[in-house]
Amino acid sequence: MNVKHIGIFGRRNTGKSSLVNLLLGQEFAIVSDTAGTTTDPVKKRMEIPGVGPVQLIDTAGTDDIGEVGQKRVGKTLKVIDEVDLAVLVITSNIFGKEEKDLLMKFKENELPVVVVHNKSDITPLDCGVAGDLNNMYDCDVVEFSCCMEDPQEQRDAIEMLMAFITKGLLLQGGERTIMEGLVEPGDNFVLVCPIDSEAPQGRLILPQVMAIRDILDNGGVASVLQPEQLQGYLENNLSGRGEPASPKLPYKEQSKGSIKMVVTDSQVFRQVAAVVPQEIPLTSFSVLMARAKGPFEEYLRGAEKIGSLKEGDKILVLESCTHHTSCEDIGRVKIPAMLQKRAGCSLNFTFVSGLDELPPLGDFALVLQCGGCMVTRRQLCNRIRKVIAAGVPVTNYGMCIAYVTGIFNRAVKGALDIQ
Ligand SMILES: Nc1nc2c(ncn2[C@@H]2O[C@H](COP(=O)(O)OP(=O)(O)OP(=O)(O)O)[C@@H](O)[C@H]2O)c(=O)[nH]1
Ligand SMILES: [Mg+2]
Repeated sequence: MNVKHIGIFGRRNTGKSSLVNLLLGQEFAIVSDTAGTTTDPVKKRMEIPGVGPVQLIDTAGTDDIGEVGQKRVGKTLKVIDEVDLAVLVITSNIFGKEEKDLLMKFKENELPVVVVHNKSDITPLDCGVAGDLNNMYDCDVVEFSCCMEDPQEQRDAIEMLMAFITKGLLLQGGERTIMEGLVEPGDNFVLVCPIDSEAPQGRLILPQVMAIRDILDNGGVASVLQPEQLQGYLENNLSGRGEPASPKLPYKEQSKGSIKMVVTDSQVFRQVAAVVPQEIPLTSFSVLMARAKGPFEEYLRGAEKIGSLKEGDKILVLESCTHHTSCEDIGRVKIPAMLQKRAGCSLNFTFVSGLDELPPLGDFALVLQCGGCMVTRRQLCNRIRKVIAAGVPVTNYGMCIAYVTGIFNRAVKGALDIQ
């Protein structure tokens, strides 16, 4: 998912919701002078020219008090793990513990930060405060007011703020694409896409579409075919004369400019591996997705743990979305069955859906993360960082399936070979 998330944080009553409404250009969030008006995080999509669609998240003030107030603060703090950029709203040059704590948390997540000094119509921004923030926390500070009298002045101010937000979002780099760094102009990638009963009606699945687009974007050529067409294709393209490829010739010589890599659906990996010469890098869409989406090196290490699982080991399965029944089936049924069969014993599975709180990680032998198609790379990595910090091996569905079905070594080697 490529939608960037922007969180609006700060104390109560600083004008966070007013700011959200101005950025959206509509009265979306509730605004009032009663502190604590916003209770749960409120999300709304908008388009930023040059960035694309973004998700704005208005939050409850972090200085809320009382039992319920603390619950609200808890929810706000969770939003920090979801966002790609933080806007911190302050007023009256107040920069105390509240703000410092927030900035520390932003820093832990390596978030770009824009500080908005709001209500500057009442109290203008103090240069000293702006300078300190700038130097100590390396963030942009914008003097702002949501209540400017001159509409043109207000529009200009919003535009300037948008420019800072855009800069922050673009500087940090985007999501990695599925073929990130693999395609050079003219390269031919063979994509094996079985059209069987499991294929959706009338279309390709997302990783296949993403790969084709990415190859084309980078000037490469995508040859898309079905497993049974592969042998004929290789014979024609490796020798150039319709003859079978000679196993004696090094791959580079016999296939100069012909095939850079074969990428296949995992289900037919074995069948495909049997006809693709060892010299040609071969991998699967799910391994490429794992490489694009998560901490690939950790996933590689984590997958090795599958080989030593024993009776009663606890496995935590993280499903990052709550509504994909096909993912649910893979994570809740297929993978547990595969792992228990591979280990030859019964294992203990715990499931967490969405971006819910993680249980204490200490007693888990392994964590399995889903493909993460509905969350950003940052959201996924923020979550997995906690697992890594707890010293628990982690891998993802695609890598796990590759390991259990015995295709791991070649599929991983294929992905690493041409980096
Ligand atoms: N004078 C002035 N008033 C503002 C400005 N921005 C917001 N306000 C007012 O400040 C009050 C609080 O605004 P909200 O946008 O609800 O503040 P909030 O940070 O979302 O507050 P909570 O949801 O309670 O955390 C409202 O009465 C706004 O009209 C500003 O720039 N100048
Ligand atoms: Mg509010």
